[in-house]
Amino acid sequence: MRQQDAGAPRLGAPGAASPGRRAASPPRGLPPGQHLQDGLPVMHYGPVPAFDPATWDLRVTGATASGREQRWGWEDFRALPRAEVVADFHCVTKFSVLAVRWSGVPAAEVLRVVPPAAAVTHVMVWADFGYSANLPVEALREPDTLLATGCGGQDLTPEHGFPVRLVVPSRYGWKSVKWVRAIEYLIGDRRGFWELRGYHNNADPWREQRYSYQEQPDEAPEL
Ligand SMILES: Nc1nc2c(c(=O)[nH]1)N[C@H]1C(S)=C(S)[C@@H](COP(=O)(O)O)O[C@H]1N2
Ligand SMILES: [Mo]
Repeated sequence: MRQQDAGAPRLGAPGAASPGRRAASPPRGLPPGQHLQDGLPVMHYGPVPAFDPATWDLRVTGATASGREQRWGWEDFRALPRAEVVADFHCVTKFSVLAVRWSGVPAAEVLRVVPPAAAVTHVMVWADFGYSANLPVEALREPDTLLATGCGGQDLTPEHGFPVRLVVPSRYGWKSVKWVRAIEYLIGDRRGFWELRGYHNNADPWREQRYSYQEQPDEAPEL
């Protein structure tokens, strides 16, 4: 069934060894109800944003421990520690692409550089044009969760999220937000774009958490 030992994520950056990292390799292969596909299709809602390195920024907002907002410009962001991850990608529309090779900044690095306040439980990841996805803060500590700038050994293409996209292999693909511009620290859970529109708040492909009607009362804010 699950192949626990195939293709564990490769991590090279010092920031990757955060205290919250998972001990075991994440599940591998094909989750229930999925079929295999070769290569990532382009899947998103709305237009592809233009990128201007002079004005682009990535902000960390909300309940930071310091009470201050963090802002990285493009050059600042590129100077952060980097890692490579090989991970399977599962879209809720039922295609899966195995062993996608991503490079970028471990999401745990964000928590290291900008510690959240003690009360922080979740994050909202924001993209251009208001797309968003919510995650428990622990999902950013998973060793294969990456703020990716590259895929397959090259820079991301604009359609796949250039300059920076989140990759969260432990969740269905809609939480892998492309064109990330902000990470908001939350002191409670709040639904993102698709989580407000019928998709499951938790989105674990191994538990086939596709739709909001499957949610248990304690696992999501009320719709
Ligand atoms: N900003 C943004 N990110 C997004 C989406 C979107 O509509 N807007 N769609 C998501 C969905 S549903 C999937 S399956 C993946 C697809 O990533 P890809 O186009 O690189 O294959 O992007 C995710 N990230
Ligand atoms: Mo998707």
